[in-house]
Amino acid sequence: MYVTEQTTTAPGTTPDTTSRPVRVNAWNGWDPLRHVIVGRAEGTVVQAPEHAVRRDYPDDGFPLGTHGPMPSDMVAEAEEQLDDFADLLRRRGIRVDRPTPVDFTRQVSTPEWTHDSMFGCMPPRDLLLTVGNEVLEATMSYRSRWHEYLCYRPVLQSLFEADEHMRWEAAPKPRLTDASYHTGFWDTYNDLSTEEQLARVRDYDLVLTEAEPLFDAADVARFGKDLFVQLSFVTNRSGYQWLKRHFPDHRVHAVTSTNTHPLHIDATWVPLRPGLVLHCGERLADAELMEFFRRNDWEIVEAVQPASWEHPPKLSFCSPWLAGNMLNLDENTLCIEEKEVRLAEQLSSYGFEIVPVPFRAVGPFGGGLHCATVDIERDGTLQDYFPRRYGRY
Ligand code: ABU
Repeated sequence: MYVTEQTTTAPGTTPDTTSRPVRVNAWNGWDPLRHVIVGRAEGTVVQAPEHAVRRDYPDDGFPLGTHGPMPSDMVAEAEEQLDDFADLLRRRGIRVDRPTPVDFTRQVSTPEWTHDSMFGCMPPRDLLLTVGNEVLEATMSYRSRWHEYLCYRPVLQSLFEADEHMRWEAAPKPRLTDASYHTGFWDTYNDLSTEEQLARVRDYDLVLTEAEPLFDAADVARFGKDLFVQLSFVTNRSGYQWLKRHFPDHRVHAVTSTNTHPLHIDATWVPLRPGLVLHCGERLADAELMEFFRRNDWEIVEAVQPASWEHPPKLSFCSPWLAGNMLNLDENTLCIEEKEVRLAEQLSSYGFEIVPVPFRAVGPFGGGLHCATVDIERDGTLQDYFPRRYGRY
């Protein structure tokens, strides 16, 4: 069933979402959402090339080796969609915080390296992971994103002051010297055949070395007691090991998929509600993982082909499967990009109410509705959704 935007108060008024005490609490991606961070597009930069990532958009004004601010018309359109989405959430009684952009065009450095630009603060999901009453700052693996945590410190500081039970954690800041990368990786990887790329993904032989723990928060999918960590271009085995030791009361699993360009789990393996997970069929999870879900009575829904298949947005580094990058407002209500009508119809048939959200303009700034948000509070407690073990899971 489609729903138009609902308000919890009389039309034209905004509910007072600030009267409830602030509480950091989120164990999964589907419990009722009460408080969220929504990213910002302002100031985003096409990054200068680095070992971890290269931007090469010759048709869009940024051939390899160039960098600089995203076009101002694109920024304005994305900011409008982000602001509108934040307002939609507020009208539903959800508290919304926003990051504070810094000057992303500036050169940045540590004592061990200098880099010619930062990136932005649209996808907060990449950086922050909420597990229970803890918000964890990820290591990140791009030099252009090493300082991005600064944009979130005002919000994190205010959460820390408002909720005496909040745990504020930061994973070890990585050194990101050349030793952290297979430095010539991007010289050859895209020229490999699909089979060769998939073999590299399967063997986890990608751009990152194991010199130190590295992970993006968006490579972690939370299903209560079970956390699934995708090994990817931005998350290495050591990062997975760090997360496993950091969350000793959870079962933390490393997963791979048949994705030639793995970058974040949230358009590949998407929790929808207890017992239902959306799977991007083009990126098959390993058979053991699928069987683990099935043995625990989970249904695996294969996502339909995205609407954005033929026309990737200008300057976007995300795949069309961003369609599945949705935000649950609760276990019956899903925010989906408004043009992803077929996906909305597919998920409606599973009983979800669909809230269509115009968000296409935000994609080039780092993702969809899930990437653009971090849940700070959802009702609910830690639950075990996988009582039966199978294989290595
Ligand atoms: N940050 C989400 C990107 C997902 C994808 O391109 O598949």
